[in-house]
Amino acid sequence: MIRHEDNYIAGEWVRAGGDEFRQLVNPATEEVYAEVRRGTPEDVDTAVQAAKTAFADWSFSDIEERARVLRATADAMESAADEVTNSIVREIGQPVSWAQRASTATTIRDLRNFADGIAEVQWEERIGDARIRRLPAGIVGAIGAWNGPIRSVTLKVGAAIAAGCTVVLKPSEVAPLTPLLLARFTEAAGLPRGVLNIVGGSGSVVGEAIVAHPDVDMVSITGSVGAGARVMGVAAKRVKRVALELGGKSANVILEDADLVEAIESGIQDAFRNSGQACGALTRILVPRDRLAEAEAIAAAKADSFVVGDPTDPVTDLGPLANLDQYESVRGHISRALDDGVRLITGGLDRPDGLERGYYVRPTVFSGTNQDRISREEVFGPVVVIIPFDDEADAVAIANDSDFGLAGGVWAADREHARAVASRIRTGRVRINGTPIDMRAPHGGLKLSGIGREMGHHGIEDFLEFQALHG
Ligand code: TXE
Repeated sequence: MIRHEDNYIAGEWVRAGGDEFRQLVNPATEEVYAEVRRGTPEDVDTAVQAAKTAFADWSFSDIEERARVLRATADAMESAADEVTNSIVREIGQPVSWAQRASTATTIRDLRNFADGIAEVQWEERIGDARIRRLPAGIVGAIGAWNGPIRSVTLKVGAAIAAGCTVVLKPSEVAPLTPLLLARFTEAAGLPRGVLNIVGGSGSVVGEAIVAHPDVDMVSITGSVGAGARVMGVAAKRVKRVALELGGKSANVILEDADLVEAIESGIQDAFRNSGQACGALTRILVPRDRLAEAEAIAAAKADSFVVGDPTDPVTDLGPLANLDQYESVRGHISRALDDGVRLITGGLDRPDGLERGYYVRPTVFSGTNQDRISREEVFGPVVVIIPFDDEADAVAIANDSDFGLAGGVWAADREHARAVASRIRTGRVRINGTPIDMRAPHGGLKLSGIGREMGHHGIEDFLEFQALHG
């Protein structure tokens, strides 16, 4: 049993001020494996003061030094890669082979991309007699999510450090241990004390204390729409900048002449990664109406092929949901879809065979319309819905008929044709014919999916302001 008591402030591990502990449960076994002392608003204040002190130097640091620290942080994480991976597996039940590849290795690459991205930022330009400089936005409050315990926080912390900001990070209270490893790696890399500070605790107490703190200049959060909107409201009182990475309900548009099998199988693979707990998951599968029955059969076969079970087993494709709240929430979505009369193709509420314990849900495929609740609400679980369209214009209209605008996919025999359709979809990114995501490209959304962009040099620029020096 792990007992974790400390925040990380000004380069020291200091006992959190709360009297209570939060218990952490392994989602695969339902056993408590750790308890973590809660932080307090007073802890936040101490951390903000440390960040403020460190800002005086770090905001003027050489960009070469920032790149060096980020590369060294990546190296330190790489040499502890198995520890990071195992921590993610225990904390959120992410299957180990996926965690190794998509969480740990990708986060290391993100850090290196930020190091490279620093040189791609236009730090200064001239307009007539004016010199336009890029300034660090200031002291950043970073609030992380549980679905990517290391990646969601590193995308903020890495970019903010690259920009010359200092940070007070609050990891998700349901996955707080993996993010703490980041402090060990930045320390090994020689990041000056106080540039990164970490305070644990709940969103409503510690999160809001960070957002409301008068010395915090900017807040970046990954989370639900509700939390993002609340953060925006609290930040508005002091006119702070916010970056919001919220949810999605993304469409995979499969045009008439596309390879239906490849498009559906690839789309479901995308939608069910991390047990569907991925903001950019392609959860609406849009197919030509005359191919609906064929599409349903392909989707069912693909969903049924997933190996569901123990996340520590390298052959597992689909682990449990990350926590009890998420398990109940996903089952609630499935149950409501059944009540609404949406056609269940495979999966549903029964537990996966042979799994008596753990927050497991069957890979689930529905067939319905874009007006069904299951097509409109973010489920954040291994659940997709197939929706038929009449023609290309109808497909684009359905893809865009969503409160969200994060991601999408388009499949067609001709790549140029697919690109033309993709450019009519109002989301932050669209994958053409299953092309893998280049992690140097910006990630973020329109509409309820949020504000701002993460990853690569665009991610760094989200933490910069302009200063015009005239004359
Ligand atoms: O997220 P919360 P939850 C979506 C997904 C999921 C749902 C609920 O649909 O089912 O959200 O997840 C902090 N001030 N996503 O309830 O509550 C909180 O402490 C400051 C999408 O776990 O939004 C945590 O650190 N901070 C998603 C973080 O916000 C606050 C990732 C996220 O928690 C706060 C996660 C407040 N008032 C969930 N309230 C994605 N975009 O990938 C909460 N927090």
